[in-house]
Order: sequence, then C-alpha cells, then structure tokens
Amino acid sequence: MLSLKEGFDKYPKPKGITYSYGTAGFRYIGDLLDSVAFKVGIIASLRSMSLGGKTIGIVITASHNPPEQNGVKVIDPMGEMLPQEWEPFANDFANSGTFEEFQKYIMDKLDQVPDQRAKPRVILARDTRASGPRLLKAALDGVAVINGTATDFGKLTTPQLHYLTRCFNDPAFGRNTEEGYYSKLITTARKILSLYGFKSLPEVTVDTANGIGGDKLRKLDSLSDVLSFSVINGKTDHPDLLNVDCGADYVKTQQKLPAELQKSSPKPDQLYSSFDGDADRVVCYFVDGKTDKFRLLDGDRIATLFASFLGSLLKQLDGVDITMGIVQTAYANGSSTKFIREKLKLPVYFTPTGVKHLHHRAQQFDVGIYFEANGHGTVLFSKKYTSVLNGFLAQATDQKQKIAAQTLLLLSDLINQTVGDSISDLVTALVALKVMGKSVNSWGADYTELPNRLYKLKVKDRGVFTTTDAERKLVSPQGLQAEIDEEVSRHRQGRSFVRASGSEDAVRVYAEAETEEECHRLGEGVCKLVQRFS
Ligand code: G16
Repeated sequence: MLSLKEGFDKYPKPKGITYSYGTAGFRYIGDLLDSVAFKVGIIASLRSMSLGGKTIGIVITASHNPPEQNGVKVIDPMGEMLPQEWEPFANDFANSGTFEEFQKYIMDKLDQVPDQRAKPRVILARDTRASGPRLLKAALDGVAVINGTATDFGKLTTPQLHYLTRCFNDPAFGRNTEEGYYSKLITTARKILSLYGFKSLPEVTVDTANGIGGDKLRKLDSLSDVLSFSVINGKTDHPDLLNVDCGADYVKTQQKLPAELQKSSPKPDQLYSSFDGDADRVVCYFVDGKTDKFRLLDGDRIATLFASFLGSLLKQLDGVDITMGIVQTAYANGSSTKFIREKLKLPVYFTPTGVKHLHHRAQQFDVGIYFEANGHGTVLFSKKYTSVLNGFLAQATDQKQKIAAQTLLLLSDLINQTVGDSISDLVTALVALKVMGKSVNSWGADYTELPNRLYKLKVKDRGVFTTTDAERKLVSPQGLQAEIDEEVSRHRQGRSFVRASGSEDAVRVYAEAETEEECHRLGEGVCKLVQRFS
C-alpha cells in the first residue's frame, strides 16, 4: 500500500495548471488529470469519513466533451452532487503543489471528522474514454492512502453510478447492482403500462454518441419485454468516436440530425433520440412528414411533456394538495416558459446553469421538474407527495382516480430522482406519450420555439465574465451588458446573454429572436462585442 508521501510523489501536479471544481466536477485534458484523480480519491474518502462512513461515488467522465478530455466528479450519499461548501476545499486541495500543503489539507479535514474510526467507503465507475483506466487507478490509490474500501463498478453511465451510490446508503431506493437498476426500471414501466392495458412501448432508435449509453441500452433491451431500443452510434469500443458528429450536444447545438441519420433516411413522424457521452442528457426529435423538416424536442420540451402528464394526473385527484414547479435556466426557449406559465398555469423559476443549482431549487416543491434545454434534467418528488398519494389511494373508490394515483406513485420510481438520466427520462417520455395517446407531432405542436442560436467563443480569460440574475446579465466586463442590451433592443422578441462555461475553457453566447434572420443578426452582433476580449 502507498503511503501519503509515496502517493503524492507518484501523482505530481503538472505545473502551470489551475484546476477548478465546476458544475460537473473537475474537467481537463485526460492526460493531465492523474494528480486530480488521485486527490479526488482522497476527497471522496474524507467526505465519506465526515459522514460516518457513508458510501460516496466517484465517476470518471467528461460527458459531452471531446474524447481527449476527461473529468472526475464526486457523488454524495443520496446520489446528489458534492455540496457547494466542499468545493473551495476540493479546489485548494487539487491545486496543492507541495507535500506539506497537501498533507495539511488532509490533516485539517481529518480533524473535523466527528468519528475518527469511521471507515471510508467509495464506489467508482467510468465512461469509455481511453484515459479512463489510468485515472481510475489513480483514484483507487487515493482511496487506498486514506485506508478506505473501494469498489470498482467498471463502465457505467453517470446516472447509474448516482443510482448505485443512493442504493448503498438508502436500500429502499433499489438493489445496489447494475441489474438492480434495470430491474427497477423494467418492473415500474411494466406496472404503469399494465394499468392502462398496454403490454409494451414502441421501439425507439437511439443515437448513444458512441458512448457507454449504447452498451447499457442494448443490455436493457435484452432484459426487457416492455422496452425496445435500436442503437445507432453505439461503437462503445471506439472511444475516439465519442460525441463526434453525434449525441445530444451535437443535435441540440447544431439543430440537426446526427450525421449517421442524415445519411440514411429517417422515417417521417417517428420519434428518435440522442444521449450524450455518459448518458445523463437526452434530446428527442423527428422529421415532420408534411414539411420534411427536422424538429427538435429538447430539454424544454421534455419538461413541458412531464409537466402536462403529471399535471393531468394530479388534476384527476380531487382535494389533493401537491405543489408543482418547473425550474429552467436562461437557455430555456422563451416560448417554453410562456407555455408553462400561460397554458399549463404553473410557476417557473430560473437558476444559473449547472444541475446542482436546478436540483436544489426543485427540491422546494412536492413535484419539482427541472430541465436544462440541453436535455439534462429530472423530476424530484417530496416525502409529502408519497404520503398524500398513499393516503388518497387508501380511500379512493373511483377506478379512474385510483389508476391516476397509482401512476403518480409509480412515476416517482420510474424517474431517476438522483440526477438527469437519459435512459429513465426517455422511458418516462415514452410512457407519457403512450398513456396520453399523444403523437410526436402533437408534442412538437405544444408551442412554437423562437429561433435561437448558441455560440462558443474562445477568450483570453473567461474568468472576467461574471454574471448576476441567474446568469442572464453580465456584471463584468464593465459596460458590456449595456452594449448587449442595446443590440437586443434592435430585434423583435430579442433576448441574448453571455456567460463563461463551467465545463470548458470558453464563453457561451445565446441569442433568441422572432425570426431566423433576426436571431442570426443578434447572435453575430453580440459575438462581435465579446470577440474584443479574445
Ligand atoms: C455539465 C453540467 C450541466 C451543464 C453543462 C454545460 O453537463 O452538468 O449542468 O449544462 O455541463 O455547462 P457549461 O455551459 O457551464 O459548460 P455535462 O453533460 O457535461 O455533465
């Protein structure tokens, strides 16, 4: 076993790099992350000890980022993100360059541990990237130097490791095996469908970004009699192809079909779906048979579908007091927000980008639906939700109401409440469409999106771009927001904002306006303003 000093010397921090724990953990070029992975093994162990030996997860992935990138993220016991108050420690520790500094950070944290005998427990998984096995070894060494117990779950989707972490700490959530994950999903989907006399869901073709989602979806398909998937871009054993011309991020940002589907002729008016590299984001789409046009059903659409579905079931239960709210970010299309407020008559709240922010806000409702437009999101259900519905069910005599209450209860098992999960979100969307008897065309007709564009710009220092008002307004560079406002005012229904990415070294520019042409002009205009900082 390595001593602290041997571990520190084995994984030296490269010079000239400052690592930062962002919205999705540490992300960097995979070949420069060894010292970080080692230290994250230690962070997770210390976090476990501070919670009396609860199981903590480590996932090694850079999600939607290119193949040469990688990342390391810590998962808290209930499947949630590392709490924000641990982030400054994670940053300082990851950037510690001398052994004295490194050791002091560990000792200081250990001093705060309530029970010094608590044994750290960590579970790990990774995506398909070439740098994964090396970083895994470094993280395992990190756990070992703190004398922790580590269990390697091999290759999993990020949401599967969130699920497992929760199961280890809360056995009522499900069985703590990969099979347990599939079995919970299949059993629950089957139960919901049978309430309505359905036997199965229609087969869907899914682009899995040549990532781990491909393997897992094929496994789910083979185990299930109710779910059926056909996988494209499923070359899990070709990490160099990960997210290349395919996947949820490509489809959402390019607003077009994945390259492989562009070549073949997709069937008109049929639902297709794309996951990202670690299967925590999902978008759906179809080609309109009448116009031959590509129609995207992104995270905003999934949120409105879930809200319509859950809302219509709740409406059937007289006298049930359940609060429901939707959480979005600045990227949500203005038309989706309008649809939720005016048609669904539900409250909408905004947070900065980053699942941790949305998740936290959604916890304040009995049913908290949160989605980023990029397809990352889920639904959270409160304890009150379950007890109120169980109470209702115990007294209900009306068959329709009973079915609605049972469906609502089962949905809280179908949806992976720990984090956005491509697989469970897709299955939930399919269930919602089937039960509501809604076609993809009708889903796409709920509202008409305002034309929108997203740009990624390289600047000298993205750190100078600071924001307020849920990232909708810049505080610095000074004066830039006023210039953006001026540009926006020249376009009908114009809206634009600029923010520094938390997962890439870039600044993002979003533009939305009444027509394609105006949106294009607005976007280009704002990009020009930002490019002065490159
Ligand atoms: C991560 C975060 C998401 C965020 C995305 C892009 O996603 O988990 O919440 O929307 O990065 O963030 P940014 O615009 O700050 O780079 P993923 O799918 O990469 O884990």
